[in-house]
Amino acid sequence: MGRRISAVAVALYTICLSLPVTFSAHFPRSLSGALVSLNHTVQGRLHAATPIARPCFSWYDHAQVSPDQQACAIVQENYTSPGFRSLHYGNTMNSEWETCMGKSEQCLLDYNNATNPLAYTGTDCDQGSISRYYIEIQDERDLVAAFAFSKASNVPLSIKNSGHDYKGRSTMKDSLALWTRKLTSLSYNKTFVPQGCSVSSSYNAITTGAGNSFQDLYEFADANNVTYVGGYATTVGASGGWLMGGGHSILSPVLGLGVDRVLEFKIVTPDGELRIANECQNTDLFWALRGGGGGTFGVVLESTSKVEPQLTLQVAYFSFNSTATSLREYYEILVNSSVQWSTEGWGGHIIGSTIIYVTPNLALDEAQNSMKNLSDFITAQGGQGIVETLPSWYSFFEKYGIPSQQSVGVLQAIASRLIPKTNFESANGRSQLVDLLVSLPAIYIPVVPPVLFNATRNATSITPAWRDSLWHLISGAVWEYNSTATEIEVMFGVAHNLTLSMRAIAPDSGAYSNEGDVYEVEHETSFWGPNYPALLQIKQKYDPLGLLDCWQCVGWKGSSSKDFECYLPSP
Ligand SMILES: Cc1cc2nc3c(=O)[nH]c(=O)nc-3n(C[C@H](O)[C@H](O)[C@H](O)COP(=O)(O)OP(=O)(O)OC[C@H]3O[C@@H](n4cnc5c(N)ncnc54)[C@H](O)[C@@H]3O)c2cc1C
Ligand SMILES: *[C@@H]1O[C@H](CO)[C@@H](O)[C@H](O)[C@H]1NC(C)=O
Ligand SMILES: *[C@@H]1O[C@H](CO)[C@@H](O)[C@H](O)[C@H]1NC(C)=O
Ligand SMILES: *[C@@H]1O[C@H](CO)[C@@H](O)[C@H](O)[C@H]1NC(C)=O
Ligand SMILES: *[C@@H]1O[C@H](CO)[C@@H](O)[C@H](O)[C@H]1NC(C)=O
Ligand SMILES: *[C@@H]1O[C@H](CO)[C@@H](O)[C@H](O)[C@H]1NC(C)=O
Ligand SMILES: *[C@@H]1O[C@H](CO)[C@@H](O)[C@H](O)[C@H]1NC(C)=O
Ligand SMILES: *[C@@H]1O[C@H](CO)[C@@H](O)[C@H](O)[C@H]1NC(C)=O
Ligand SMILES: *[C@@H]1O[C@H](CO)[C@@H](O)[C@H](O)[C@H]1NC(C)=O
Ligand SMILES: *[C@@H]1O[C@H](CO)[C@@H](O)[C@H](O)[C@H]1NC(C)=O
Ligand SMILES: *[C@@H]1O[C@H](CO)[C@@H](O)[C@H](O)[C@H]1NC(C)=O
Ligand SMILES: *[C@@H]1O[C@H](CO)[C@@H](O)[C@H](O)[C@H]1NC(C)=O
Ligand SMILES: CC(=O)N[C@H]1CO[C@H](CO)[C@@H](O)[C@@H]1O
Repeated sequence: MGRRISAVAVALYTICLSLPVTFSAHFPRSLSGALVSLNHTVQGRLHAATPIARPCFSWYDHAQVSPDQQACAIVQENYTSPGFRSLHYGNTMNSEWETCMGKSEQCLLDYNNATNPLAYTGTDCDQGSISRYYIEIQDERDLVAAFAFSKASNVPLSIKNSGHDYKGRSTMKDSLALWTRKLTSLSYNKTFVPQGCSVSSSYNAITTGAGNSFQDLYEFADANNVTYVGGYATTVGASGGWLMGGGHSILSPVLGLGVDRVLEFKIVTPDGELRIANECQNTDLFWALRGGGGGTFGVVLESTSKVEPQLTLQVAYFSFNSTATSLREYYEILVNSSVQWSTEGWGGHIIGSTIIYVTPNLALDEAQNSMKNLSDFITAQGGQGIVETLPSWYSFFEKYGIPSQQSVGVLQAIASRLIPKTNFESANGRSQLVDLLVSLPAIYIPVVPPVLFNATRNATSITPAWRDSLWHLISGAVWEYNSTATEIEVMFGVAHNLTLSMRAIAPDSGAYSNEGDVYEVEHETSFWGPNYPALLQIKQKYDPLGLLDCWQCVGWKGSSSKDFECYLPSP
């Protein structure tokens, strides 16, 4: 059972809100009594927010303002840097979620050239989906206060950590935002025992505050001579949406997904309870948090995950300049080799005509032999490549991961499907898959499903399709800062149709809720398979009033809810 904290704070809210303060769905421009009191309760950590590009504009919210040239120059220099964006609340990594597409409100620079003055001269900077107020969360008391405030005022809540979400789930127009990025505690424990469990089950584990990014975790784990299994982007949060939605790593084929490795969550559920969820208490909630998605069951303050000893990794990197003919042959080699590679522990990324793979399960000569067909092909094409041994995850990540970080601030919609092993096992399946690959405008394939990981039955709530798949296939579409609503709708339609073409060759599989079509068909089945009904019951148990909601999340109220007015109509 959880424990009710700060009953005094809750009572305080009830009193303040009974003052004659009316809360429309929109916040007032100036702080009303209830917000002043909320700010007091959270010790001054209620902040006003504007979109990150606002200093460049001469109009904000339809009123003339002075641009701040110095601040604007800093934003322009760093506009596509994930490190810069993650320091601030007022943005998202995929910039359309800063805007309100449904109302054509935006405050964007040109992500291809942030100094392009056409983006910000003579146009309005609109608030879009950026909350006017956010709380910089410090501890559970802030969350108890926020849930009580939302319950009493009907102001919806949103939760933002790193803002990498592809489906717009970390912003919501006119919501009170809860920003978890400053929860940066870290500790390492060689004999971690989940609270309430018997001491005989102890683990080598790291506990992280919900705001830490993978870069923070990798440095900390390396300093403690252990390996933390996490994602590829330095700035994605290790303990937010990544973890609760599944959490893939290129080590996942051998070591499991984030949800397979987590041991405990510390969370405040919407009923105002601080809870510990693990295999020994709040077990239903623990199961739901292992795949049911972020932003749904409460706000996580901290999580603890198993770590591994330092790993010696074999690394394969290949890249070549493709032509239409050579691209098809390359895809054939990848598709023909994938079953064997999956038995050898290889995980990695295929990014068009470049691959980066790693395995902890082979010796160097075995790795070279395993990659021989691909290596011969790349050599014949005049490309580049290497198979080498690196002594740790961190040495691998420094050499290959950090230099290949994607720039952000782009406007994009993605398409994806988990591709089952069976598609690779017949000649017909392989040729269908190759035909699909050559038809896609661009491909990005995280080779990350946990094929060799020995999962405990029903320990997690992700779709079981993850466990039968070899690839998480991704494609997508991009647009420009000045694209019209109609043009944007077309690009979401393109991504949706690409998803349908992937689904056509894998109709009984599923998709990754964190990286997929915004308009996923039958999303409950795609993301959670047979687990959805149990997830919905658990949602109703811990959030009976539906204080948390997000697009295509468990218990979603649907696209017609006012909270989703910024999404464009389904293609
Ligand atoms: C450049 C890039 C690289 C990526 N690389 C990978 C990868 O290698 N592996 C992978 O699996 N995925 C990857 N992703 C996808 C990633 O898993 C999702 O974007 C995920 O939503 C990020 O979670 P976050 O908490 O960092 O981000 P946010 O966008 O801040 O949050 C995502 C969701 O989680 C909720 N949430 C956040 N914090 C909390 C909290 N403390 N408590 C409760 N709910 C919370 C939010 O409300 C939102 O619904 C990548 C995405 C991008 C853009
Ligand atoms: C909240 O209080 C702090 C400290 O008193 C103040 O600096 C801050 O501006 C207030 N927040 C808002 C949104 O007014
Ligand atoms: C970016 O825009 C500025 C201002 O219009 C222009 O001077 C510059 O040449 C542009 N840069 C690129 C790379 O297009
Ligand atoms: C590690 O966890 C054990 C069991 O929960 C606890 O007794 C011990 O104090 C912890 N050690 C550290 C360094 O936190
Ligand atoms: C899986 O576990 C959850 C949580 O304990 C439970 O609600 C659900 O019924 C289980 N599903 C199956 C198929 O056993
Ligand atoms: C680090 O871990 C490795 C593998 O577990 C071990 O062999 C090595 O001795 C450790 N190094 C230090 C400095 O503890
Ligand atoms: C290389 O390709 C040949 C012919 O397709 C195949 O028989 C062989 O198994 C492949 N070797 C490896 C190591 O994948
Ligand atoms: C691709 O072609 C360019 C231009 O000829 C060359 O500089 C580059 O090295 C090539 N890339 C690879 C991976 O071979
Ligand atoms: C891939 O395998 C098929 C048989 O399924 C074979 O016809 C084809 O030549 C192979 N492609 C390559 C590039 O090895
Ligand atoms: C897989 O895990 C189960 C228990 O969860 C265990 O009984 C079994 O031996 C494990 N198999 C392997 C290959 O490790
Ligand atoms: C978008 O802006 C570019 C210049 O930045 C211009 O060339 C293009 O015509 C504009 N497109 C639309 C739809 O206004
Ligand atoms: C998506 O496919 C449908 C059905 O084939 C088609 O009508 C529609 O035009 C396509 N949309 C886009 C944006 O290509
Ligand atoms: C926080 C951050 O990334 N700031 C950078 C913005 O850009 C300037 C110029 O490139 C850098 O010096 C800052 O470090």
